[in-house]
Amino acid sequence: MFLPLLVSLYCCDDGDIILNEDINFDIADLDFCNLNDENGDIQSTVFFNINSTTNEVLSFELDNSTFIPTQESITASETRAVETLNLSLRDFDSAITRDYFCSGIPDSSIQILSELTGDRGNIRIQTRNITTLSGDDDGDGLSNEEEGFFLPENVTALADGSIPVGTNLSIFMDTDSDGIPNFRDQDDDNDNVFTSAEIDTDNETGEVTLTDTDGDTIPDYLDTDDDGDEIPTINEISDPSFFPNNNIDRNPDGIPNFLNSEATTNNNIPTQLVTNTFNSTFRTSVVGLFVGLSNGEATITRDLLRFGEFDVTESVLESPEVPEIEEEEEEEEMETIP
Ligand SMILES: [Ca+2]
Ligand SMILES: [Ca+2]
Ligand SMILES: [Ca+2]
Ligand SMILES: [Ca+2]
Repeated sequence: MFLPLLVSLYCCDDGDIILNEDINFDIADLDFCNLNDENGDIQSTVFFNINSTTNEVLSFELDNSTFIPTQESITASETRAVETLNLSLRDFDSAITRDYFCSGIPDSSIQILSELTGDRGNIRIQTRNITTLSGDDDGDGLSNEEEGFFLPENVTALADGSIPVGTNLSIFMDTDSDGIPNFRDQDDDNDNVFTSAEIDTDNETGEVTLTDTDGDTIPDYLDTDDDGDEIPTINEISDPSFFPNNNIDRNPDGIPNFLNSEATTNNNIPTQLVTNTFNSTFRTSVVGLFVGLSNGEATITRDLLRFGEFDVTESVLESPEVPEIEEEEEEEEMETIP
């Protein structure tokens, strides 16, 4: 039997027949599965790219491994020798789905028509955070760039506009000093009103206006006293309603107290700060370097073989602590009760 996709071949000095075969995989079709044995113990991670037009599959396996797609690679280039990875290029007689690799037991009715296995080269697997200037990690309507995310000095953006592996994402502007940089903080001034509710976003155009209720040049989303009445917004917000439209403390004209400088009587003590959620997206890219695939008689070689890439978004949830000073105030207040 010979390979059906053979285009041409020629011999080289060491006697191998070198196949000049096309290897066509869509980079967006790379996928992976973590496999456990019947005891639930870690068995392996298999990466695969299925060409559903030709029923060809490129796959390899990491033994004793659980791949975490939201964990950035430690270095820019982690490579593994092909010989340790069960690398194969297979041609099947029928359509292959991800179940073939992920169910643990391959469908025995599916036949392999031809197979080449990796016998040289390296595979590089890289996972990196793909935060971009134009993204909106905290989903508040302001782009990461508008919230103080920038490319650090000496860092050059990659082709897709994202940052290289290892870029420290905690060094950026953090107006309320709660350890969460503004571009990932849903409440940038920790006043318990989400930034998305403190800016005015046009529903049709998406255009954002930075509201400044008290005209002190600090926009409401960064202002801890939005109406300038010297009572912090966090103490004018009804607890447990954190949103302006839910705020029960308001005057008869409907203006919530925290936006009304004439309403100064409320002094709500918050028992919690709004929970913060942001999205962090990671891209895993896999390439083969100087890879050889052989069936014992013939070999395909590629200096660069793109297996593909995929993105996984992790939703990160944080619960900031109520600042200590507020707790002390609460204790003092409790002590005054006879
Ligand atoms: Ca944002
Ligand atoms: Ca913050
Ligand atoms: Ca706020
Ligand atoms: Ca106020």
